Amino acid sequence: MKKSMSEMQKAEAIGVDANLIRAYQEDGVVCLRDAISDEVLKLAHEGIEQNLRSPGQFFRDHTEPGSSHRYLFEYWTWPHTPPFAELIRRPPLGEIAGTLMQANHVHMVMDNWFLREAGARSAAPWHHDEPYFDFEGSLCVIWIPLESAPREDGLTFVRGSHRWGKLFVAPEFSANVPFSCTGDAYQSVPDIDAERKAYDLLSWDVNVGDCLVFDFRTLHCVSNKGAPAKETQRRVTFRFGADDVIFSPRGEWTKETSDFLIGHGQHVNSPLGCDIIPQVWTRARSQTNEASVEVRNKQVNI
Ligand SMILES: O=C(O)CCC(=O)C(=O)O
Repeated sequence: MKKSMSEMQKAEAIGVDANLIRAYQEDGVVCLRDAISDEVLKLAHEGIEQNLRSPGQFFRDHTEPGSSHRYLFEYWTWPHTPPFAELIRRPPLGEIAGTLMQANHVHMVMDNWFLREAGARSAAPWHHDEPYFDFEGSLCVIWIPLESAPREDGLTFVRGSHRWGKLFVAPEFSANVPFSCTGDAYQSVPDIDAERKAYDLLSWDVNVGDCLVFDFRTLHCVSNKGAPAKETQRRVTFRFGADDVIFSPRGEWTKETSDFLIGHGQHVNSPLGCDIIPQVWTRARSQTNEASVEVRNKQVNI
């Protein structure tokens, strides 16, 4: 389909075109080069510094016992961290998420940063994000490195795993202890490292200014988890939910976060709608028409 000038310009401005949307839908992850401005990166640095000085309720220390190489993260920091409060609405984040998910609008579901110091072995094990959260529908993660990372220190993904129609038990990020996800819906994460050739694995060397965007159901891990990080790595992530997302508490293992959201006014079994999950991007009316025609024309065969 021939695109209108305004949509072409817009797609170019945020680096997301129909090929990238297709890759996102098929692979469950894409890499955008030079998509993140210095201003966004500066705010992210400032936000992490502020949180390290004054950690909030969702600060987590997953440093290996006895190690002096820290592995830390914190999420939902923006309500008490002005640089992150500015970032969550900062273009082009919401627009990248909304365009890739082909959404009509997106909510910023959660901000989250990670600090993995040089030498730290603790790192994210194989997992997908969905079972850690009480959401059903289309969600994605924008992952922004604050240091250049060779693929060993970055993330590895199982291409297309978001389309397997499976839900996996959520492992802890330090000792890889499975969360007690109850119910038949959750399977053990397969031992991907034991059979790497059986999977189509994707990873990238990333530079400052690049970002990865992945579907909530795409299996991924830190590539060299279990081995010492070569360099200190900080990254920030933003999770976005599309207009089809429903808040549906999963069980005991997500109780702290579901109670938090309910306390902020989020209704159970309802679309996203509370102050902690603000709507940050809406597709312009002209784009809505163009996008829906385009989606119909380019149904991905998978
Ligand atoms: O960057 C990291 O260290 C882990 C990120 C991750 O696995 C996630 O955001 O789901």
